[in-house]
Amino acid sequence: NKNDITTVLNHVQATYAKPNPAYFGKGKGMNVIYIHLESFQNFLINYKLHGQEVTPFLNSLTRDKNTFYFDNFFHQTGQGKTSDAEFMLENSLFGLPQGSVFTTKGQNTYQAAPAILGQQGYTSAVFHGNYKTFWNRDEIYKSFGFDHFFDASYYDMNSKDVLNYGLKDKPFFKESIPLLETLKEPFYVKFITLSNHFPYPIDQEDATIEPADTGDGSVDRYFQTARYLDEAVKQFFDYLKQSGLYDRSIIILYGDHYGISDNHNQAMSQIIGKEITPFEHAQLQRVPLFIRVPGVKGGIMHQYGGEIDVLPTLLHLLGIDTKNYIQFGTDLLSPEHQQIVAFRNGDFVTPTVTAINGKYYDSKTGNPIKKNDEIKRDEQIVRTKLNLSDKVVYGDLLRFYTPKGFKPVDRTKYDYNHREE
Ligand code: GP9
Ligand code: MN
Repeated sequence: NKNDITTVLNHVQATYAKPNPAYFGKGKGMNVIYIHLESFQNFLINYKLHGQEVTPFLNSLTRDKNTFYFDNFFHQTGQGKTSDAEFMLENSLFGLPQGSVFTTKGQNTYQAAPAILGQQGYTSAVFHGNYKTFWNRDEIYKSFGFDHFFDASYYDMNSKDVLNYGLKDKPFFKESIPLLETLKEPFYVKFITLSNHFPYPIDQEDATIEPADTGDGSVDRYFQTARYLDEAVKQFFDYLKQSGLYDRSIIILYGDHYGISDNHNQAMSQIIGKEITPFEHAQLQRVPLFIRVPGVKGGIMHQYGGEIDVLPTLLHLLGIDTKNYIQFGTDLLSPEHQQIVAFRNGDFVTPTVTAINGKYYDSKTGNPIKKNDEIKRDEQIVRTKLNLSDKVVYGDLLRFYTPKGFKPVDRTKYDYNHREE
């Protein structure tokens, strides 16, 4: 109902975290390049298998002087997996408790990043080596205001370059370069990788590290496909550096969701050397987040946060205040950032407490703790946020509210049909 929008507005205004003046606008006018790291969990970072780093390139980013690496960052996806991650990053709204918001709510009104930035002169595009209808992307991207969607039809999908869900990451990045070069700067672009996807098949010639030896095939191969992804990303960075884009682009890399589900707890316990209790399982939902801003001093950041928080963080770096937007996350770099990470099922993690299915644990030690006032308050905040975000999406409430200075998206202006010249 239409009155709900007032409740939502009051909530987001009360929880708004104002930008940190040390970072606000520090990336103003720069390109934005997202790299979506398929199924990439944070435990891979700096993990050594057979005495070797699994992802040496991504590891090196944790030491890069212009990169923020967030080591207490969690995915918050539900059944919509990749699509939920994309949805949160583009909108700072939660995915739905059931199903995928991409497939069911593609025609809603949104005030997403490509539209916000499009009105500031940015060109936006998504690059992905699978076909455009997967996850209903070709519909919802119009509602987000993406100018271009380079799907599989733009790539050479020959059988030796294709595996599992689509084009392998190395040819994908390579063939993306000439497409990227057609775009006018500044641009807002996203590269969605897919070689590191369950059940982690890999061609022999692409495997540059031996599999793990837990005896669980998908867990064992996960390290090989993660290594392949790491190499593909490194090659793309080489291009960014050599073309000069590196010096005028904010680059953000994030893991979309877990790669190893709890059907593989047995093998995972061998990998991390401890039993996968419900507490450990929650801790394993960390995914990496890297944000590189030329000219800004980065570092390893320990604040807790999740996918819902990335959009306000980015907009503030670009010098765009989020005060008038309906966004449920808060700027990770703001001193007022809210460190309560809500999972889609209502469980949550904070620096002090991990709440799972009505049980509470000390986030540092994993020891059980009793429910106290702080937990009660956090639980209420989580419930309110999920519930209000769901109201926005189910009720298509952004129809009834247009932020100051924002022009509603006209979906009919977008068309992703690929016409050969
Ligand atoms: C396919 C890809 C995979 O296009 O993005 O989605 P997922 O199975 O991870 O949700
Ligand atoms: Mn995914």
